Amino acid sequence: MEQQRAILLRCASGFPLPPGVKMSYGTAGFRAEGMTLASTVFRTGVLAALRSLKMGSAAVGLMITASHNAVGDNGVKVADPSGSMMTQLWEPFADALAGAPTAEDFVRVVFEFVDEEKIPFGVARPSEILLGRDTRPSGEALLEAAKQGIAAVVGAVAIDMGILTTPQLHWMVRRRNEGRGASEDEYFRQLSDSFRRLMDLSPEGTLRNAYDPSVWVDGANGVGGEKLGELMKLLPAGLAVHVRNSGKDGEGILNDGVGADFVQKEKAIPHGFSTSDAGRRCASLDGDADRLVYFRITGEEGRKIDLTDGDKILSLFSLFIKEQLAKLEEGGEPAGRARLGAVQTAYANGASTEFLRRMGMEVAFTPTGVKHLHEKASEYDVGIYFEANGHGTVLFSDKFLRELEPLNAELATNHPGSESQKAALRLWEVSQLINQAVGDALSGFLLVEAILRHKGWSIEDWNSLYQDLPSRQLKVKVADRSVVTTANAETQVVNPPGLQEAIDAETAKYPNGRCFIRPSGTEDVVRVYAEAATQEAADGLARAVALEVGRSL
Ligand code: NG1
Ligand code: ZN
Repeated sequence: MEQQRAILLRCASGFPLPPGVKMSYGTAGFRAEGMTLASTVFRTGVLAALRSLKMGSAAVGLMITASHNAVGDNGVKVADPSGSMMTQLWEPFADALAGAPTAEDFVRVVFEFVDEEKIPFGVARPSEILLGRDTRPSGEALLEAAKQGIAAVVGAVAIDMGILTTPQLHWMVRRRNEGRGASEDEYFRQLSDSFRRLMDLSPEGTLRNAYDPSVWVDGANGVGGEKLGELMKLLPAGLAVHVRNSGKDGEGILNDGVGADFVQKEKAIPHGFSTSDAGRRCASLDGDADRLVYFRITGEEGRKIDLTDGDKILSLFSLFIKEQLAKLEEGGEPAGRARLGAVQTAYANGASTEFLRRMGMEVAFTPTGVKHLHEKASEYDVGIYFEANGHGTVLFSDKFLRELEPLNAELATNHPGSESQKAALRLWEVSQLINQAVGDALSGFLLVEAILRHKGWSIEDWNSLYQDLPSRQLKVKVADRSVVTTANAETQVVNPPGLQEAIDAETAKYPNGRCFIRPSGTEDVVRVYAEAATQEAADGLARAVALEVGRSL
């Protein structure tokens, strides 16, 4: 123990906390300007090693990325052994570690927590921390800081998995703990094999055949475009993917006028696309490829794109899965009675929630941040969650997958099988394709393509499932966003007092108005979201509330 204390103190002294830095483990771990993060990343390396020791030396992950943020920012987050985000119970500890002013304070915080959590610390028990980073220039130096943090914990071993998308790293952590192959090759093979089998299960001679096998993808000049390029080599000929903004050869700046966040929030054409792409089915990834949105350039004057966002992806997945479950039920299979649920946040377009409910889906709401949605979705047999910004996935319970397995075995020996057997096989392949650890733009993209092809749909067919209510999002820069606190899945402001009443008064002026504000967990801003009957009204409501926020902070 004394030796461990000495190593930790020596190593931590090499990573002093820059003055004035205040870190908080927000919706997506720690995020800040890349150059200020070395101390935080070193300390998160220690945190990840402790997490592994606490979890019986299971592998955990540490990812260095700032997702859709500007290229100068960076960030770090920890993945639990299941591949999902680190338990929220440890977040206050993460904050205390990151905030300790000196190396001595840091070591004291570590030992207090180790005592409290009864972590087998200072024992040479090998535990693995898988490391990944995106393509940001500050990533390499920060990776080194993470390695040193891990090396400061006796028994902890860092395994550098290289430049990865965030979901790839989460997938690898999960697989490693399942005792299965966790390499990047295996990731690509699993996605491409299940996609191919899903395509083979498309009904022959569909009623409608408006599916165009060509799709254009904006890679946000980040890691996703490059990985999609590698994945494409394994994809069947039935899908033609054209990658733009792949970030190679200094083609453009990460997330600058490109990527899923830009397309979704600005509803604008990303760089690298133009009106000559009008009508094409286009998709956009974010900087670390855990978000996916689709869009279509309309070519109409003034109306730049038709956005097909995370809510529409959720609706498409829900529709397909519900149809397959219905086939199982018709075939008398108990799996057909699975509890199916959709999970959204307050940012979900009101029209999507109405559509899902009309379809007979159970819809639940959680605060922003995928950790909340993921946790809620895991309560269902089949839980589908998406944020409007395109982060989401489909979770299958072990119980449900066990019910499907015998049907698959039967089908394998009894080809071609009944409708319900085919439905079982489709659902099985979806569970293999779609990332079970975290939202994954690459696996989500392949599932969208497989479903559109199955249904013979164009992007317009998909988009016309329902009509979005006009909405507007704004950011208000504030001195201290932590002054704002909210309740009821972030739909009501608690602090500062009086602000909710002001928002209510503004909202009441607009037919079908809905508006809420919350502090961002990843940027120094308060976000304003407004929905109303017309675009002008949504814009007006958002602007009026943004002024109220500015006034009261
Ligand atoms: P913040 O900055 O807390 O709003 C944003 C997204 C979240 C989530 C995180 C993590 C919006 C409005 N918010 O969080 O949904 O994706 O980033 O990347 O899109
Ligand atoms: Zn992201």
